[in-house]
Amino acid sequence: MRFHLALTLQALWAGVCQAAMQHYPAAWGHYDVCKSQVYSDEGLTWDYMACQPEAADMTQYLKVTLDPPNITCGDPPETYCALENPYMCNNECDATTDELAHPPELMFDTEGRNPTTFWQSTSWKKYPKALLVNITLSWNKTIELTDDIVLTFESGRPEQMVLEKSLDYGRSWQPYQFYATDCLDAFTMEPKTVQDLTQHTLLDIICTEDYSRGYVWKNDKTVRFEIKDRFALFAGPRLHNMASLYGQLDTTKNLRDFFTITDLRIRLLRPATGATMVDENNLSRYFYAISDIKVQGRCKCNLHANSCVYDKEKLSCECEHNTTGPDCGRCKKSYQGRAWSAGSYLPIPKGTANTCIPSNIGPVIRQNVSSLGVANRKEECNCNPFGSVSDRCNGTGFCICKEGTTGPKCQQCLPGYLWDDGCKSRVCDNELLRCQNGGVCVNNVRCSCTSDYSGLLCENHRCESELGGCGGPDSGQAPLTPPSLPGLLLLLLLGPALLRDASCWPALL
Ligand SMILES: [Ca+2]
Repeated sequence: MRFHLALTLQALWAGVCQAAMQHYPAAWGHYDVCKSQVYSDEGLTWDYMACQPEAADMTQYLKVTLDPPNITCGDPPETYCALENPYMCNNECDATTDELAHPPELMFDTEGRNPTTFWQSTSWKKYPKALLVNITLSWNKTIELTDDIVLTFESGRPEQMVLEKSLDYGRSWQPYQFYATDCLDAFTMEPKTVQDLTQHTLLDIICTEDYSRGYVWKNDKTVRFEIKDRFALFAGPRLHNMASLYGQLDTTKNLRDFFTITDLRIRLLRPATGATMVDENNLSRYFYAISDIKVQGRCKCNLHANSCVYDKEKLSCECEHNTTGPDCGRCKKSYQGRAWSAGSYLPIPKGTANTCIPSNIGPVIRQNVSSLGVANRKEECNCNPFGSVSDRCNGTGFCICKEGTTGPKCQQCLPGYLWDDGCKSRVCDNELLRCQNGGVCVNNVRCSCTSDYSGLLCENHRCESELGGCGGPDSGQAPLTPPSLPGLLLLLLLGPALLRDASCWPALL
């Protein structure tokens, strides 16, 4: 029953989407690309989604830079001892021998079963001068992080480090998170964990001691930046209204910017020592070694592309909606009929693709004014009373047409609209886009519902007061069942196909 309901809702929305997508002539370009065909009770229909590329392993596309450049071990060759046992010194590093070299690319290779491959720094020979290493990961493209950043250390985890981000290709940097065995001592910050954050402080920069404890490093070698937990905080534990969440994603620039980067920088400030005192007689115990770095994300395309290509060592969005630029951040030259704006997380029809429209047609669309009206400039306009805002043109010479209407007198309908005392959006017919629950399609523009149902397609059961709400697409009310956290994360993180209207919850969870 639940499955059937899901399919029906999907089909219903696909139907409404089809009706609503025909505002612009197809010749203007592909504005409705972010859809896929799905089979449902109604046959083959379209399923609309937010227009963004799939999340992917972004470490395939980065350039890594180390500072200082000669900080990688092996030149000259060196032998290292184990942190926990100064007499176990069988870790050799020699840059001239493949088997003994530890270059930076070994942080991003695919790990086989054994042995682990890793990058390694020189040892802390210059103690007490700090052993500082910056590892910079550059994409030369804005990307949006969708999952936790995870660093896996082969040696002990550093006692002090900072993870930083850049949004301007490395010109300026902001901290993402501080890590230390003692946050107060290292950074004069109170130690916190991501669990200490609230919905109001989820973008706060914290120092955590969770990933730096020296003596237990063998049990856990990872250092994380918790992105999923912050997303969950944003959504809130008692989220009832998915439409409101999408609305926030569309409007909460701070949140989107927080997870948007062009570069990441790992600043290693103090290696693991496992003790309060550093053993000055055996400094070859102290070094950094990283076996793996995970960065999951997607190209930022401003919701105007559903794919991103890697060509000539560069990522770029395959822009749709007549947009262009590496991030689809502007309108194409001849499509500047109105100002560029980002697309929407809400798929058609609730959201908008914000398609760039042709330069020569923009003013007409903006004002919905008939071009032929110019020639009647000084005469009575005789605008169609149903299709125009007023039957007079008030000295402007133009008839001002209502939505969906065109022609010199506003007497014609745009594609997707049908005449019914003015142009009404085509919402139903007796074949594909049926009215639901016994409703009857009237003139293809409205459903006449039975007394128990309401809504555009009679999809809403009139609510029993004790139930407190129905949560249909037009009700503006919350679904009765709050979404589960795993479902929410799926929606937010895993891919554009999962981002769609609140009405589709049953299909997802
Ligand atoms: Ca590796």
